[in-house]
Amino acid sequence: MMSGRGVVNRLAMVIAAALGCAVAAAPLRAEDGYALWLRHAPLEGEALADLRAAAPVVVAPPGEDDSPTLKITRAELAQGLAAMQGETKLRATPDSLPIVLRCGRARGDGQSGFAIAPQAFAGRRALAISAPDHLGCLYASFALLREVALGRPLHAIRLGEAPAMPLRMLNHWDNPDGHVERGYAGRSIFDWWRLPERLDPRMIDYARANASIGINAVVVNNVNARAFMLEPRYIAKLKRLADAWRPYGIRVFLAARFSAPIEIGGLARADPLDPAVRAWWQAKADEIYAAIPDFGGFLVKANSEGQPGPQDYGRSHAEGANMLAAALGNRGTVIWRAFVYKAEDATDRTMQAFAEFVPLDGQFAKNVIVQVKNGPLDFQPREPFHPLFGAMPNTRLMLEVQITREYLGQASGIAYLGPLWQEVLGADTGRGGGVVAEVIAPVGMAGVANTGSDRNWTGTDFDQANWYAFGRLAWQPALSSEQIAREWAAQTFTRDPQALGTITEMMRASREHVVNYTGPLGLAHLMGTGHHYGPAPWVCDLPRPEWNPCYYHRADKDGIGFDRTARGSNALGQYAPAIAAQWADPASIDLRYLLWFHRLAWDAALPTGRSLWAELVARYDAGVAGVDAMAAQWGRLAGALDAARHAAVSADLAIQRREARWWRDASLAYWQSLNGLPLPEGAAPVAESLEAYQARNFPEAPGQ
Ligand code: GCV
Repeated sequence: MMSGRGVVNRLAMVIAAALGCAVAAAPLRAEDGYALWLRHAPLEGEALADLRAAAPVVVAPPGEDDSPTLKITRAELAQGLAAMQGETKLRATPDSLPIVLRCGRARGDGQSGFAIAPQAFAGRRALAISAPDHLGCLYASFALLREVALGRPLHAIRLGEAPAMPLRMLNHWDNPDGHVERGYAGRSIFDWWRLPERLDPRMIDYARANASIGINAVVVNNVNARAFMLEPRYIAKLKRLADAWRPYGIRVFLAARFSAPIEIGGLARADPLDPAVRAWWQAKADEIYAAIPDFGGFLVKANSEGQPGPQDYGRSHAEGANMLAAALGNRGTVIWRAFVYKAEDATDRTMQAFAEFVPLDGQFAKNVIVQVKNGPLDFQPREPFHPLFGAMPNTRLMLEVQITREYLGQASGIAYLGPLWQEVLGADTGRGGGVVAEVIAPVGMAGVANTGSDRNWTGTDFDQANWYAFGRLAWQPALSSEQIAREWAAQTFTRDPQALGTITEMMRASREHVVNYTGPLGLAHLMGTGHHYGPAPWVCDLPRPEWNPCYYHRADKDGIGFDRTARGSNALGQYAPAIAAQWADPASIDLRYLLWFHRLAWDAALPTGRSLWAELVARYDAGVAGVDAMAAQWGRLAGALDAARHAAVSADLAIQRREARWWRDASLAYWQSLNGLPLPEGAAPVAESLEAYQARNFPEAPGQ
């Protein structure tokens, strides 16, 4: 039996060994937003005293095999814990608290999660991180750092976590030339031109940020894909990224253009049942796997918005997807998007995906996932959940949300999307499969990325929160969006309780303000043509009917709204009977969906006690007032936050205040031109004429 002194000596040796391989922490970065939520700002007061007294050291017991993931885990813990003590390196003391890594086999997918709990080590008090694999330990180290950053004393930390769904994925709409479709944060972060030789260090920071919130899969290119990204030169570039990201648990996927066999393969057709086409994809998959053995697979947008697909040859989505799935075999997955609609189809656009996909239920191969947007239209500030959730019980369905804010102000101001996603994740499908989060739990969730080359990654500081919230919700949809906002703000801005309360409250309410000033009461798709920036409800003359705002609001002198009841398009009929029944009656429907499903007279009486017109105006006004309130709340935080980011957000909010008024005034001016009604008493007059709003033109708006 080892003596007490022997135990201490052995511990000292283990600690020394651990410190020997701990990487010295980089000096704290300037507050330019680059460090995201991984700032690890020094603690203060009691929390700092606690951490210093604990003097943690990181210990990987001898015999653990030393994978790149484990090296990163140790370095992250050492750097983060040191930084939060205001140090550059951990310092061992005789009383140091060992943080012991007990990680199972090196390679693993991290899906089993981890535990953090006090445990004896070498006869003394220690904190153990246990996971079945090294990736689980990496996830645990980020969770531990988060807890410490939130001010929890090390000795009080007990966590047991596992991801709620296997695939937690970012979809980049980045083009190989550096332009990002619907991107508002500069150019693409991927420097394809200089890959594979030059790996931008930012690629490691990106992987690290993703791993810290559990994201484990990345589609690196736009779903409106270029075929040449499947050529050997791009496979070499992708391999470099895959190798760099592997230790962080991130698998790479490619968006594949369905007609690639024609464009880069020299074939005449891309018919999925043509043996030559099948052989081409098989050879392509083999070529990719030879370079990237853990390649995730293909994401495909087919027969949608002009993209090629199996229907070009009279084949179904299932036939197209299954052909690619056969090429990947059990090595990878085909993610097939359900975002389909056609100009030639006179059916209500919001019904077309359901009509095309439900009959295919059960026909998709095992390694095919159908990816479904949160709502049946297209990432609007508010939509009811997509009726496909729960309606394809024999198909693996995955949720797609948009982190980039194409329809929620783009890079203006604050629109925290946690509440939007939580709304869909918590929506009961009424079909026995539970809420949407339960339907997708066996598969996963994808978010259209909002990253770009801007120093702060996301264009505006608060858009970092959307990236963060996406990862956290995909890991654990049961987390409240408010809790996520608070923990993000504490790590990103400040731990000051009062400031934190203000920021969390601003974030909580922000998305609803955007709904109110852009599309209250269930209105949607009223934005400007092409760039989707700003209001243009008057646009009625685009050749594709379903691209016109008029198609959606159907307003005229008598009323406004899209009748999707049985008397109208009957989109309601695509929902489970219990849900359809709740929404069928304008008197009882949740007002948030009123004009999505119902067309009503301007003077219809609402349960709020107001007429429809008065209620609309009140909600536009609430949106404007909400943004004003956010700006005032933020203004009061001057001095409590670093000056540079405070000023940047103040400017973002000034833009949002201007835009909120613009949306409100332009929309009301247009509705008034149809209904001839005066604004209710007390409402501010619209600032300019309808013609002036209609004449505004900004073809250079970003993100097209
Ligand atoms: C990538 C919307 C966007 C398009 C996007 C499309 C999609 O229509 O405006 O830019 O294309 O959704 O999700 O495929």
